[in-house]
Amino acid sequence: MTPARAEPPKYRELQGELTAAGFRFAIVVSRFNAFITERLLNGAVDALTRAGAKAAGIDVVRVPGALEIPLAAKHLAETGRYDAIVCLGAVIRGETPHFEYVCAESSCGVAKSSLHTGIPMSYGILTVENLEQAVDRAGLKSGNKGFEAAMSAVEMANLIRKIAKPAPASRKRTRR
Ligand code: INI
Repeated sequence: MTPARAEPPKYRELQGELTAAGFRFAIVVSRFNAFITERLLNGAVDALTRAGAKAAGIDVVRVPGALEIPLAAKHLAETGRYDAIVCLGAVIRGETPHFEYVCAESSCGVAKSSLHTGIPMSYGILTVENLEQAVDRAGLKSGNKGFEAAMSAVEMANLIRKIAKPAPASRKRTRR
């Protein structure tokens, strides 16, 4: 039996590459729970530089807490200087309902800032029950969420650039 010939794809498929060369990034990182967020920051910078970003193409911006991240990210996006923004923070449940508000507002705020400006923003803000869970996600048992957020930013920066480019002219069908 002759093997089936691979069908040419009927559709155009787009996805972002994982290369950061030639892109500019801002990383917004909160100082609250700095023991954790500094580790997320190291993971994010590691991801960006290993993907090919130059140190000069990365700006790190510090804010007091997770609640302040969305506004800083929005202003950074509006400068037009960045292809993507990585948002890093750590919200750890305490005795008060403050946790719920900070989680809700920071996640909703980052999403809104991204949609309003059209600049991809990745969400690397940990929302965890305790310090152990935070440590696990900041480079111990569960990887480093800062690294993962940076890779999402790289992929989205590539994807948005690709979407903005005009599609290659489709080949015209000619009648025989
Ligand atoms: N900010 C955090 O980044 N993480 C937290 O766990 C946290 N808690 O639990 O309160 C937190 N609060 C501060 C908040 O983000 C603001 O900085 C503050 O309310 C001033 O606006």
